[in-house]
Amino acid sequence: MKTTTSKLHFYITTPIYYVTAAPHLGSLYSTLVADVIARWHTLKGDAVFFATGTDEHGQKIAQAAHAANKTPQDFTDGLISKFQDTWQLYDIEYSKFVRTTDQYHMHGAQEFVKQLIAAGDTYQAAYEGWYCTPCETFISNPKLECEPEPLCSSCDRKVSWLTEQTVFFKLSNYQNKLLDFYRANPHFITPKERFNEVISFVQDGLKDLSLSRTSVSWGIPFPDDSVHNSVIYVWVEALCNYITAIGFGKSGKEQELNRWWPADLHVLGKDIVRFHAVYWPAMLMSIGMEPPKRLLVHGWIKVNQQKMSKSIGNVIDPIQLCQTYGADAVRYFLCRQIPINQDGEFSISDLEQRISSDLANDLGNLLNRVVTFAKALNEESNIFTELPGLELADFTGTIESQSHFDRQSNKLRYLVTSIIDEIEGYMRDGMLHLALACLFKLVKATNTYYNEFEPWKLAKTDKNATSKVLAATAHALQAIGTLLWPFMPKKMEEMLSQLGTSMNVDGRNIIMELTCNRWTSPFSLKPGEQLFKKPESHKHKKQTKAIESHSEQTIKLNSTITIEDLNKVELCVGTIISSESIPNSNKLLRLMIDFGPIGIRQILSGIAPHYSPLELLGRQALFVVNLKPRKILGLESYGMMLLAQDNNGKPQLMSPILPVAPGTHLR
Ligand code: ME8
Repeated sequence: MKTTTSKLHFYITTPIYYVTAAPHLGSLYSTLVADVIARWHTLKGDAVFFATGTDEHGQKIAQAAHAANKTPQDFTDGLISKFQDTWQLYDIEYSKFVRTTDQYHMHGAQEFVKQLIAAGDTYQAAYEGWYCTPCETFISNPKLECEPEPLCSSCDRKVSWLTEQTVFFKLSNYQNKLLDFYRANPHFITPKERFNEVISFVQDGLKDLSLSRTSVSWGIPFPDDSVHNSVIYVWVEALCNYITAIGFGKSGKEQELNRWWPADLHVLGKDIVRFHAVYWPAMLMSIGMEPPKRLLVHGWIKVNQQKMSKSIGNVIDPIQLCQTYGADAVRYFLCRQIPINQDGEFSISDLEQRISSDLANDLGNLLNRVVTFAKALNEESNIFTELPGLELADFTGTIESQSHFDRQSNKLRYLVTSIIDEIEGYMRDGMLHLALACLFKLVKATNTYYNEFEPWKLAKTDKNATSKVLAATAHALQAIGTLLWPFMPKKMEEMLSQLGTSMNVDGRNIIMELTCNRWTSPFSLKPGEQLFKKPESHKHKKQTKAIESHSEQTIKLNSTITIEDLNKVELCVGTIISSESIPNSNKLLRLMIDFGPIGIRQILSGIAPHYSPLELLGRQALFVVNLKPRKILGLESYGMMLLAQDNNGKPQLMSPILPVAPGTHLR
């Protein structure tokens, strides 16, 4: 997508979190993703509104409050600051924090329900069915085989049978309207797999949605229902937060509502897609409002292969993490390491590795080398020290402005421009991990450029050329610092300040300015502290231990390998293009595997008892390709297919969910 000069409005939201405990790394992740995208739009000069908040009603909160011997209101009041403090610690800059116990929200949610009733889309009937309190949702297909205590099909916890008089929303009337809407908006949900799941759920037919609860008292009173004293179903009023945050239901706020709605992006985890992609758009259609423009659905942060969650007890405390590693390093790590469209594993060793290699080595060290070298050059020529009254501590190195650059420096400049374009695409799709991978390609290229020119040697013979190398490197670093600002705001402000520039987000389209940058300005450097320090694992051993206590239960340290060990194993995806039995062997199949640029290889695999040769044709699988060739039954095998045994003892191929190019290496 090309940058544009017109000022756009961008409204982004996070889920509002249940206030049953302090936020954990999972809650931080959604909020962080939204903050990074919001900041990216701020960089583009868009007017941004970013809403987050807390979901404070319902049975789940009432039960947690009861267990803590508090009223629900006291209980949630006591926890709110934990959310707000954590967001502040991580420089999350939201525009509005909605508490669903706030008066304006309660009033707006009631108004919303009144409009559903006025639209003729509701009716009264008895509800009978299963309810899952941890998910706060009605379950149509519990795991009945677990009777006498059926379990929730989503979270595997106990469900209870519910019989109550309720008001239904005629969701079933919206099947075709929703399908039309999905067709007309093919980018409504990212990633595509989640969108396909939603479409097939709706195609299977929709049941009407219960809007009210009589068996729960902690909630927003259902409008005009003095007979049953019911409350609004917690999910219905929670979804309303996206519009009450911008004035829905409040007179005099119509302009604000129209300015921001429909929301440009709802960020959410994959557990709550149906609420956002089906119920929410249908209810909005009912009251004549547009559905949100887009949903960005992310996966789980896992610890030891399990979803991090309060009920499993494997949560990681974001505050403790920040104290040990700093907010920006954690921000970077979460965005870089967790592929947004998939689940991702969290581990302290990966975090330390990223800080050490990407941030301290590749980025921080380059900045440090440039500013200290420029300073040393200036000192040598004594430009500033001749000025009376100037202390050495005030000394700033300068990099002079350049009117033109040689071919190699211009190559770096064009790389910056083309990478900005690439990053724009990834950011538009919410693919933060890919945007960062791309940015760090630029960091690496800048390092290579600087190292190849060896300015410290060049300075002895050609001061002019040295100035050009320093200027080009500083310009590339300025672009990097600006583009990385949404991810690491404080550290990048520090970096830009060391380069003698600053980050002024004042409504200009800074991304476009970067693209057009002619690289002519000079730099007045202000060397400062090292930007990132390598984690001193020993110093932090105690904290690391506490944070990773769960990992230690399952990972035996003496069985771990280093990244260097891992790098020795070359893993590649290949496509099986021929498969045949081997005479005199019941076990082996002879496979020909297409590895793209690596070529076609013969690999023998002992899967004949489980697969007919034909059923393997065309399938992709994972292979070790640098294993020493072996001769079996007179035939050479040039690699090994990786397999995992399922519960029935059948070896399963490790195939990518979507096809990838043959020969793709695993990273
Ligand atoms: O569902 N990894 O609130 P909630 C990644 N109140 N993200 C995670 C995560 C993990 N391990 N654990 C939680 C609710 N999240 C409702 C939402 S919105 C109108 C109402 C994130 O406190 C993820 O975004 O259970 C998930 O959807 C959200 O927290 C759920 O938070």
